[in-house]
Amino acid sequence: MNITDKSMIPDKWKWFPECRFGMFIHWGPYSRQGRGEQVLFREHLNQKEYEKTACAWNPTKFNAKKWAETAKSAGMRYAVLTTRHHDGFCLWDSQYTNYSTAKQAAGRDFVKEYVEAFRKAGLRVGLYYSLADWRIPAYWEGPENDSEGWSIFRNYIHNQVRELLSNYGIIDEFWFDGAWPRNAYEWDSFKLVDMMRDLQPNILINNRLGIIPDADNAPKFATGEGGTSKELGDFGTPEHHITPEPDRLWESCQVTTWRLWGYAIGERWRSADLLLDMLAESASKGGNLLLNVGPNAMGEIPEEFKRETAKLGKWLRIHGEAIYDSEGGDICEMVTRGYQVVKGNNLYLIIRFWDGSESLRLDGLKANIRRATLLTTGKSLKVEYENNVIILNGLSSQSPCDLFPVIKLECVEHPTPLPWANARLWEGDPRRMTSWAKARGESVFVGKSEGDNGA
Ligand code: JFZ
Repeated sequence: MNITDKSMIPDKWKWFPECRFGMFIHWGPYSRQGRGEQVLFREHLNQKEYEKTACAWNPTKFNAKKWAETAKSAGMRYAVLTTRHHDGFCLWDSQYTNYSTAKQAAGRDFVKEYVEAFRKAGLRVGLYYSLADWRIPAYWEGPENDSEGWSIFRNYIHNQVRELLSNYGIIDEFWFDGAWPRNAYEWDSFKLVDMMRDLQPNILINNRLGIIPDADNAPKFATGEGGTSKELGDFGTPEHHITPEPDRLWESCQVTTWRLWGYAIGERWRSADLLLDMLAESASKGGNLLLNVGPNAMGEIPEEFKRETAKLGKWLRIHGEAIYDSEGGDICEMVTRGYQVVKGNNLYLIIRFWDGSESLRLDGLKANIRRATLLTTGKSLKVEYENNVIILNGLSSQSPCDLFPVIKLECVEHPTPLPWANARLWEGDPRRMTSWAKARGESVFVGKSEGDNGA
């Protein structure tokens, strides 16, 4: 499956590229310490002490409706909430443990409140679930050292996934994590995926169910529908980076801070232009961006997150057609300007660097342009052709918006690169550039005649 060819994406999953931008929410009792989601392990805390703070955790200011409003204000169209992270504490009313928000101080089912509020706001909902549970000795021992304990633990995992997919309506995306150091056989991931597809036939399952040691012999279904990846899962999850997966859907998960996913007191926040750069890069490469927030211990989304992502929402309200339902778009060289995104026969130029020039030349793009528009203002641009070079005229000296202006090129047919422009610098056949250099001559001196070797 070519991820930028929408006809190759099953109808049940077309919502994924249509949405393009989601909210990742890392929230749990670790927000009380305020040093990220892994503080229990990273600081080797006393498990009993941590358990006490988790059970006493009562985020009275949690309001899922407000969270959904923040997501919509940012232009996000889906969300993924951590139902249980590696610390083992559950945010839903699980029948398999009392270590949950429902059975402890909070007395609430936060997953229920989240799915209901986000669906009501018109957002698709995803659930994150950690296979790892740092409290459980069998997780650390593994099946080879504690087969009975491992079997009990694995049944607990499968039972919890079943109840999450049985009791909360349609779940659009399931985001496994924490497979390390066990593999897909040890987690019995094939059986898990089978059960999940029975319960939720349209669900998208990510690629973190453990590696398949003998992937070449794994049953076809093990590589997810449409993909030929050597691992289970319907979509890839590049984390802290934006790397396309060649043959299946993918979603770059990124933080809005330094690198922790859970709430961190005193943290510094990435600015809107950096966040938009990640969104534009993901879309230009044909993938989604799942942008993270770690709500605080009382259940509030930090003001810094709301402030910066609201700027993206404002940008998307004008330029969203360049992102939502797009198909990738690295057609030809654009790094000196920004990003290219394709949708049908339209090519969107997302301009990261506005240099004040009246015109912009596109060398390398092969397209018959019906209309060129500065999407930011709606102003029409004049299109000229000089041999194979496309010149867009009528740009203002001042950037027309605080973030990235966008130029929309409506092409007669699907835009493609000129042969020499298919590859990028440091890629492809270097000899493709010889005639371009030869047009200047051979001399190493300025002004020397044709063919002079500089002697
Ligand atoms: C995992 C979690 O450990 C982390 O807390 C957060 O939830 C993140 C989204 O997912 O982080 C990982 C997972 C896998 C790797 C690195 C960090 N890996 O494979 O290198």
